[in-house]
Amino acid sequence: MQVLPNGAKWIPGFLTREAQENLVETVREIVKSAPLFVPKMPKTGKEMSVRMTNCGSLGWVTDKENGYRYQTTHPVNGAPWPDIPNSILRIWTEISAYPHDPEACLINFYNQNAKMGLHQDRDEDDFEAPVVSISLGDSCLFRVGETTRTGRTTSFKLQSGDAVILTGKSRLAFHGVEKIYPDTSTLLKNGGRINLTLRRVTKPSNLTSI
Ligand code: MD3
Ligand code: FE
Repeated sequence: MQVLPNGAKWIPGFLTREAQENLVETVREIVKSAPLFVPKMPKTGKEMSVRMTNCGSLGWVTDKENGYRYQTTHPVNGAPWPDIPNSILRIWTEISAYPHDPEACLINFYNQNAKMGLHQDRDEDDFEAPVVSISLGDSCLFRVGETTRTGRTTSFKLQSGDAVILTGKSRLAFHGVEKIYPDTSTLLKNGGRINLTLRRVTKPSNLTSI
């Protein structure tokens, strides 16, 4: 485990190859009932290059009219998101050290040309809970900054099977995916990168934690 600036924790090789293969199969099952959709930027409606879907009680979506938000249903087919599979919940329990289940598992798919600009994750009500990220497939160059857009940034390469846990100050650090390194993994038949981002969205009620 390596500690990055602002306290983010990086676990290179967290998942074995076999666990990665099983997780890809699990993601394929989720995508069958919740197909990837094309996220659009708020106000401009410009398409993002990443394709997305979710599982969990709340899924992260974005479109021109209503912007970034969490909702209980798929933006295209209107169906409730599939549950977060137990194998994914176990990853959260093992590495988050947080006593409540995640509500959202955002699944991002990057083709070889996709990227994600520098941003903060601030659409959640609960910033106390960590964010857990799992990378599968091609490697990427990931950039992490500070809690202001103009802060210094550090870039590092995330590989298939790596986990990152964002706690403390890193929870609100600016971050983005600068580029995908094509053909750096044999995990996905047609290449590209999958990232799973597990998040708590709502503040847990005290009544459920006693
Ligand atoms: C912050 N996804 O969906 S996961 C997102 O690879 C998003 O698809 C990225 O940012 C992706 O909002 C990254 C979250 C993550 C990972 C490592 C970080 C955020 C980080 C390290 C420091 C600060
Ligand atoms: Fe993010």
